[in-house]
Amino acid sequence: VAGRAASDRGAQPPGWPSEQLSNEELLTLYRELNLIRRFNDKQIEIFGAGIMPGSLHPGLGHEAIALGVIHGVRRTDYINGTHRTNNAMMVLRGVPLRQLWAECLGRDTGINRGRRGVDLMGSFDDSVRVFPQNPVLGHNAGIATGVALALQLDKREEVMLVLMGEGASVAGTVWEACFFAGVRKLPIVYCVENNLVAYSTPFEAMTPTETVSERAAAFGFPGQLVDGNDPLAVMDAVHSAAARARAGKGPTLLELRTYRFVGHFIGDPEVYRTREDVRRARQQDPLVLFANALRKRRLLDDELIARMTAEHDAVLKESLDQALNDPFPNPDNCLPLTYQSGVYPMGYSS
Ligand SMILES: Cc1ncc(C[n+]2csc(CCOP(=O)(O)OP(=O)(O)O)c2C)c(N)n1
Ligand SMILES: [Mg+2]
Repeated sequence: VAGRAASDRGAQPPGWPSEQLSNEELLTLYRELNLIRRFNDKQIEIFGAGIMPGSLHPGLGHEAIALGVIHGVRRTDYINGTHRTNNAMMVLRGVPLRQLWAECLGRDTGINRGRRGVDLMGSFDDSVRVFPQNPVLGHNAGIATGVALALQLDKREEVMLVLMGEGASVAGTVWEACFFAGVRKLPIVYCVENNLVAYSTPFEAMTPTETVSERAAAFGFPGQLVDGNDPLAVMDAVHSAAARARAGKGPTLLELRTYRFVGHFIGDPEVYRTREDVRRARQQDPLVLFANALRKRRLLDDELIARMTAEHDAVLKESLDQALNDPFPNPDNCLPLTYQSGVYPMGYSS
């Protein structure tokens, strides 16, 4: 599938800056954007049908962020995403879909042996490097800053990229982490997925400034407001910030503006916004905007989109059907697999 191709590109992302991308690369990016949208759609569908346990905080609307981040950093860089983007980023890093579905369904064949499920998707496996999110809002930033410190102390060339919502970004932990990272010039990129609402709290009720990115001035590193509905804009901004971090110049704060198209979680009655708000936001749907840009270049038409979508749906259905036949974990393995000694992520050992 398209996600596979993306993960096999090696250490360096393709042509930089985005104006240098070939037609073929642009089309691959669209293919991937389409795949993760259909993956998000399918998650909502099976959750609604009662097939997927737990809760679901869909990433619908955040796909350009996931795509731009994955292609803005190197394949070897570390990422810590959110409940909105981690699932899609796992797809884009080429984790087999069957393994992802099995995790979503709580099966023993899942990427985390079915223990984390859909909402805490991610992996400490060194071949993936998309860490699961910590459900305590803001704490990803603290943990990721510790990872960046380890990378710096060990003189490693990878960088750390951490994502959080704009709601999470006002937590005290984030400020402490940013001050420390600013002083030490740590190799980290802080990305805020600003979808203008934190559950039911609007952005303007939470912060007295117009942007999140202007806070960076307090930490002594650059901040940038980026169109989070444009995968190429995200990719370019992330690439520059990662290059800066890799060169030892320290962190960057990127504010990626977008909108979520469905409730905070599936089942949210959404009394805090109107249908009209969502309809207006959907005019900036990243999938549609990117398709239109490629149509203008005569790279894409309705027929190709329909064919691609049908292919993705078939692949998603096949892998889901396989995962549905996979076994549930054996309760006897519950404790041994929860506590494992002597094994740490990132190649460290006790
Ligand atoms: C410390 C903490 N407080 C509250 C929650 C419950 N909670 C989970 S997601 C969420 C809203 C997060 O908003 P934002 O950070 O903007 O991310 P978004 O869901 O909008 O992508 C809340 C309040 C939590 N997980 N952790
Ligand atoms: Mg938000």
